[in-house]
Amino acid sequence: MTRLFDDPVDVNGVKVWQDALDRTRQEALLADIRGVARAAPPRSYETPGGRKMSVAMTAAGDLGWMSDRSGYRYAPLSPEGGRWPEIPDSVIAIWRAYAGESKLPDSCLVNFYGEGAKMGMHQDKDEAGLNWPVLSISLGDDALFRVGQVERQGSTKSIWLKSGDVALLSGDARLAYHGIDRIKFGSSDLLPKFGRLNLTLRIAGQRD
Ligand code: MD6
Ligand code: FE
Repeated sequence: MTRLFDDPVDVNGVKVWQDALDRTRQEALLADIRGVARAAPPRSYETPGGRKMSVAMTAAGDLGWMSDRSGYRYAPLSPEGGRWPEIPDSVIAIWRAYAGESKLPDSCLVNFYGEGAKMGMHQDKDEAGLNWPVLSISLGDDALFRVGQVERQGSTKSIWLKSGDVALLSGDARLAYHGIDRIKFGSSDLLPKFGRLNLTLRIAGQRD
């Protein structure tokens, strides 16, 4: 990691290391995530309420996150019925450098945002333990990331996440509401057809 110890920006308690990963490292991550997507093709899940999400998702690791009419959950098998692919070493290396947690993640969610995709305000609380940190890696187009409080009604702050930024939900901010209001489609040339990838690394299957 080239700029490991630059101070992060604080967004309502969420730490954001801007420009943490150089282009070479971004390209290496992208190549590895393409391998994950070949093994477990991204899909747009339905919410329990029956709406189709605009973000296409896949996963790596022992557990992947999925959603359908019966609810949100982590599952050891993909919708195709097989195990999720392994989390690439290139991705684990980012956790080791930024998560501040020696236990390694058992889940890497991969979110793909095409033109117009967004993600509503939510808490990450489907994991078995809610004190482990959640680390996010942004690749591709810029995204407007909104971070609120642990209560849904709380005040929010926003930051543009750019390709190569790393964000950490930990401590008091672990259960902060957050979402992606919009992306600036075509703002990065990392992905050949534009769009944004967000990887989130979690310890999903262990109580804390
Ligand atoms: C995104 N991120 O950046 C959406 N969750 O596309 C998340 O939902 C998220 O950035 C947990 C921790 C960090 C995150
Ligand atoms: Fe989240």
